[in-house]
Amino acid sequence: SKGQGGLDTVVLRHVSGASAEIYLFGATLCSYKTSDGAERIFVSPGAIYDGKKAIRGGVPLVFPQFGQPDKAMAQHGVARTAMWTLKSVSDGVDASCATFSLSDNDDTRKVWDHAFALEFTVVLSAVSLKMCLRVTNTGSAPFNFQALLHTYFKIPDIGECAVRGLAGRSYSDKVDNTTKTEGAPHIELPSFTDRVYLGAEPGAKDVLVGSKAGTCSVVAVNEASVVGQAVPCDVVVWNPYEEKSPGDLPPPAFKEFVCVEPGMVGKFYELAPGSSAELSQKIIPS
Ligand code: TA6
Repeated sequence: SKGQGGLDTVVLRHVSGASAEIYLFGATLCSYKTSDGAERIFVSPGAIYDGKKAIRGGVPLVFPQFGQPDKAMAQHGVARTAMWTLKSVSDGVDASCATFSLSDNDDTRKVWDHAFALEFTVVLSAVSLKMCLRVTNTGSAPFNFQALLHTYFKIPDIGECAVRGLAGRSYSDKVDNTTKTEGAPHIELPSFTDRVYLGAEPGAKDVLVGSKAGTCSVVAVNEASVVGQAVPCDVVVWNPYEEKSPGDLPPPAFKEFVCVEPGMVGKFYELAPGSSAELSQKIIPS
């Protein structure tokens, strides 16, 4: 299909009525509607669809670095602004599935001189959407990378939002540049929030997005593995509020999302030639 700005998209539909839409630009998933027609993913009304700038919202794919540790490459790396290829689509009774691929090219090698293959798979069922990013080292030397799924969850009001399931984790608070330990069973985001919660132990971990009142709108099951071995999955929680809203996020749009982002971002991960790593988030709306 053709999405905004005339950019190509793939639309997945499930017999239940659930649907998803992924732009080939950045393999950015920009819509996930449950069978009741409710949109679960946020995209900014100010998003730019020029095929150059990362789409503001959806699930931008972050690789090979998170943030911008140095000036070698753009913030959050190269994947979210590259043109991906649709590798396969399949329709089953249980799920509809699409796989997108991106390999190193002249543009990526200019900023990151390594050979890699990325595969982004979206599995849409009647009751869930699972996204998986697989990183493979296709070169002859090891490389070090970070990866993250930068999911913007659509919510009624950030002021009423509560995120559960992070208790016990150490986190770097990028608002006051301190490291803390999360002691609360749920966190609220009353103001600009930017935290990198480190995974404590390997295995799938649920993070619940809901309201202070106690309702849960979605369970996000986050997990990571390297050469098939589970590793702790970090989780970034972000909302800029007005003070840090970028230009393509005109206030009051910040009120309508919370980012809960599974990542391998607490450190750089080494991948040997021929080896793969996987990062996934399964979204289960309630
Ligand atoms: O989600 C965490 C974060 O690293 C924030 O610090 C903020 O920079 C956000 O990503 C958005 O980054 P972007 O490059 O998409 O504007």
